[in-house]
Amino acid sequence: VTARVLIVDDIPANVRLLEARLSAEYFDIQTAPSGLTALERCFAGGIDVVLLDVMMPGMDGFEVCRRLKSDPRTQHVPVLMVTALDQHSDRVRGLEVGADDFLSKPVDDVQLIARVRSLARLKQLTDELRARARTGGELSAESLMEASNDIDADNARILVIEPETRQARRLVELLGARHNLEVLADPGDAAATVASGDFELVLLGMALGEHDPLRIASQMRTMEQTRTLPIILIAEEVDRARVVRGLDLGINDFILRPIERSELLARVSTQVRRHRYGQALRDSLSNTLALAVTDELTGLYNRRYFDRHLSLMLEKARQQQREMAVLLIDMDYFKSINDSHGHDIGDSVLREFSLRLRRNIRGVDLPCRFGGEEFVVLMPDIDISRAEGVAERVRAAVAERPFPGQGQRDLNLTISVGLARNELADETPDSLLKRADVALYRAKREGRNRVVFDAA
Ligand code: GH3
Ligand code: MG
Ligand code: MG
Repeated sequence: VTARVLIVDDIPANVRLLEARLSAEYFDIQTAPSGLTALERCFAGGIDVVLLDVMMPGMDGFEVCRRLKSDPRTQHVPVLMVTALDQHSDRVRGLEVGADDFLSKPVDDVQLIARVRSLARLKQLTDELRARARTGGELSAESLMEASNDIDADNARILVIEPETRQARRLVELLGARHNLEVLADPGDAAATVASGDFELVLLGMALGEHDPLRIASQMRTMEQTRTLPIILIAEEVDRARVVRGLDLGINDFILRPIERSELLARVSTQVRRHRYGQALRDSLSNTLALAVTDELTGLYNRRYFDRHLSLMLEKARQQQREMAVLLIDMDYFKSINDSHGHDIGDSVLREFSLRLRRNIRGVDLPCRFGGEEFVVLMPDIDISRAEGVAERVRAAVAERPFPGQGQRDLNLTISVGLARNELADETPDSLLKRADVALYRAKREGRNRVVFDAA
């Protein structure tokens, strides 16, 4: 995960230190010397994680955090607060104003990277969820947006793997009021327990006798049901080297003993939220794909789905430097079919046409009803001569065989096709469709029942 991190601190030496460490991990860094500047940067957008010093002259970190979390533009931007060591009251206040996690000064490298990474992942998921809510079907947009605002981190089902009774009890004390904990004393049962239970988080002790916690974690990562299940290691300072290995293996985060309540709560909610967002995202994907994206009459994809995918595919084609094409298809003299045979026959012609269209394009092509008697096909990874071949095949499939009309009467129909490919350096959905439209217009003017390609 790469992300843009805003470092907020009034002391330039602190900023430089954090910047050097995070840049080495390929994070993209911005800096702000004061709370007010930080707010401006965040409201302008594009910040993924805020690393926020508490002690600053003028507006302090708490106030910055409070304002970020109460503004709809920034409430989803994770805030990592940097507090003085052993300032317990700072953390409690931090939680109250909505901080997502904490670091103490002097900042430890491993903790810094682990926290920023874990918050960057969370941000990536919320961004994706919000983007889907915006571009997804209207039906689900509202509920999705609601979902992304409503997803909290309470009442999570958490599995504690910890053979040492006293340690386990301590975790239950700290988290029991907000979450549902189940303690597993025998780590040998971990894989089976985790696979059969519906857990949202695993807290994994490091002292498991003959069992290796990292092996247990990597087992969970390889099993289908638990691949995305968040894992937090509960470690001692002496475990540091193994913690680093664990983070490389995909363990999400760690917390060092002695465990501080506010820190544990914050870290647990970050992981639970990430997990719940991920789940909502997967659900939304299957919902939007199934419900809101097809055209009722023809069963082809609808315009909204097409618009969304055209911009995604253009972007992908640009990144991979591949050619792609669009066909814009319009029925010739369709109005006269309606006029002389009625609207129902018109509808059945549209349905029959979409069957023929589907049969004559490639499996990877995306056929959509653009509106009325206009259709569009999105063709990834194709050069223009092959695209012309496909368009010609569709044209022939319409012109060469009559459509069934009322009674025994056959209807003869033709289509005109405009063809365009991605070829401008700054190609947009609009510029591409515009050329396809110009080509279609030419096809009509030059006598209909033909395919015309319009080069930029
Ligand atoms: P051209 O060759 O210039 O495209 O002529 P045209 O008659 O096809 O063009 P025009 O755009 O003027 O007419 C399109 C017609 O398509 C008008 C409308 O009645 C008909 N139409 C649009 N949507 C539907 C539909 O869902 N069902 C039916 N039956 N007809 C539709
Ligand atoms: Mg038309
Ligand atoms: Mg027409």
